[in-house]
Amino acid sequence: MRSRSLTITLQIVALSLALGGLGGEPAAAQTLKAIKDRGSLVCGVSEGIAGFSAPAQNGNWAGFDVDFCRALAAAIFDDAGKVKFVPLSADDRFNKLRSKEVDVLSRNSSWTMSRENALGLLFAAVTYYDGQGFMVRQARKVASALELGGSKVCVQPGTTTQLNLADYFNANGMKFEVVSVANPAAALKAYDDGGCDVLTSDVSQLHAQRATLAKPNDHVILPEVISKEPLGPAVRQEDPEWFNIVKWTHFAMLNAEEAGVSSKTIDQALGSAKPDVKRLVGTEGNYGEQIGLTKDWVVRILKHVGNYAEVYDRNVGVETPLGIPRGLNHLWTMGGIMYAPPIR
Ligand SMILES: N[C@@H](CCC(=O)N[C@@H](CS)C(=O)NCC(=O)O)C(=O)O
Repeated sequence: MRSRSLTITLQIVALSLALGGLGGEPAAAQTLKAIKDRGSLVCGVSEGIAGFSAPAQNGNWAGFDVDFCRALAAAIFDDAGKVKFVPLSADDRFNKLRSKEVDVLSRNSSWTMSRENALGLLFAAVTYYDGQGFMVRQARKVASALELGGSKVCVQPGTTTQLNLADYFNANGMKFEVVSVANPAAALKAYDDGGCDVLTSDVSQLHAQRATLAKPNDHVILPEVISKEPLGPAVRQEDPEWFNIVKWTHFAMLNAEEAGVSSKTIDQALGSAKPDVKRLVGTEGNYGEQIGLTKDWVVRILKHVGNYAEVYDRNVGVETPLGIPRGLNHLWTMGGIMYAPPIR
């Protein structure tokens, strides 16, 4: 009897060592713990794309991708300000995530198979469905990308943009010259100076770049969209708990929009008798606790940042200088393809 209970005890010890490693703390939980210990989230963003991630006049980072990290900080700390933003170039963004210089990359990055599998990363969600397009001067009187043969095209290395560009021009038997630029500002300067006559990028970024030009209406974004660019936040593969937090933060913001709960209606929602609203705001169930946060995690996100529509509308929507209609990024109930699994 005695030796049997000793065997069981040893088995339990062996199992917990295998699961937890010698340090006791499971490797999986370390990103959230590190963020809490340091008192802030470290978020990789772009070097400056208006509406998505760029320093505002007051010096604070602002934009759609920035707000996603602010939502994570709100969920964790009940304070959307506890984020350090690290601007990363297209070329070194994934290395900086891999080497743990940032906790999450929230930077107009396309989800592709090789970025997950060859680089050991995971995309947590698609926060913005995009595609690659072209921008030219109105004065060129070009109506279609198929008329761009012989152009000098500005493009940034380390992007899906560079690869799609070659595929598209080659497939259509058109010659082109690549003008390699280091960042969006350099692209705009080269385009302005005539170093290149075509800008190509995710259509969302073309809108951002056009809004930055002296006379936005002198430039047209051509109708062709030549690729799928599902943009979203990426994390390292080793930490499923953190992956879950990032993924469900996006889903919570979408589910809030779908349920009609926003920063403006959150106080009423706390008194709601509707089951889906109760689960969302934590008056029923312990959904936040299941992902290592608190029951009121969505209340925190909504109060400090807002739901998906609020973030979209204030940063890139039709009322902003970018003026991008929701399109594919509308909820599935509104003609788009944004669809979040339910909280239940
Ligand atoms: N979504 C594409 C393109 C992303 C990208 O980095 N595009 C450039 C072209 S404008 C950019 O945003 N650069 C911003 C920067 O370097 O800070 C990808 O993931 O490769």
